[in-house]
Amino acid sequence: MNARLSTLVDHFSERLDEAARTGHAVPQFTEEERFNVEEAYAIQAASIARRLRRGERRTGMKMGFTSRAKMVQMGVHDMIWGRLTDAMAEADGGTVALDRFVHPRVEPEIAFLLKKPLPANVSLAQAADAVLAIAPALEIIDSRYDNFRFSLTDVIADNASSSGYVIGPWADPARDTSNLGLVLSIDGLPRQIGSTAAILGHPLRSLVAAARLSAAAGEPLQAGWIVMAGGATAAEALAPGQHVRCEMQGLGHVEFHA
Ligand code: OOG
Ligand code: MG
Repeated sequence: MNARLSTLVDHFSERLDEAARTGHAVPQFTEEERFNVEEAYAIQAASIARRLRRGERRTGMKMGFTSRAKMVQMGVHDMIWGRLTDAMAEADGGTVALDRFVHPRVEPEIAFLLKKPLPANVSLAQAADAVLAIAPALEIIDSRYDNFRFSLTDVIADNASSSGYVIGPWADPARDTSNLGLVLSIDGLPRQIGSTAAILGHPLRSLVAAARLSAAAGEPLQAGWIVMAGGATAAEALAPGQHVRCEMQGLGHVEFHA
């Protein structure tokens, strides 16, 4: 790493880590300094390394902007990814304290639990073969930037807005996940209705992409890891006291109280 990059990485990873720990937003970095996608992932890696040094454990990977609904909502049109840790896991049916977040949102996803590692280049069939179980899931995203606004490189540096994830009941992965209907409800009212087909036409494509991107970063997907395929619909703002639930066709539901 050259001197400029190493200063940039130290500076921004520290600020993002601090913002995430204290729940205080920071201005978008790219208004202050330009950096490219590769540099943004170096900032992300360094900010997660700080969490791991504090004792958090890596649990997997999340994909972002794998559906048009998410790209349109945020105005970002490239696939991104982030690193998940055990501190982000929230219990299905539990209560999620919102005070650690800045401006949390929730979105419906599908999660894959891996039984084997995956190298960079796999077919859909090989990706499917590495899956131990699938589950309906909710991702709680929270941007560390003011007003939840960012450029592509800002959001990559900010670990793709990863903040929390809730996994529903694990199910046999043998079923076809290409087009499962889903409903995201808040306080019993449907707020987003969609299908897993919105995720790259088939959520397994997101797993294939995750394998490629993770391996390219030198951290290939591991047995025991969770991969979140990305929001199937736009995200909804979360407020204290709300009850959030996602029902997914044939897979049951996942829920939490805020
Ligand atoms: C970025 C994260 C995108 C998804 O599922 O598409 C994401 C954001 O929307 O803040 O998690
Ligand atoms: Mg997401």
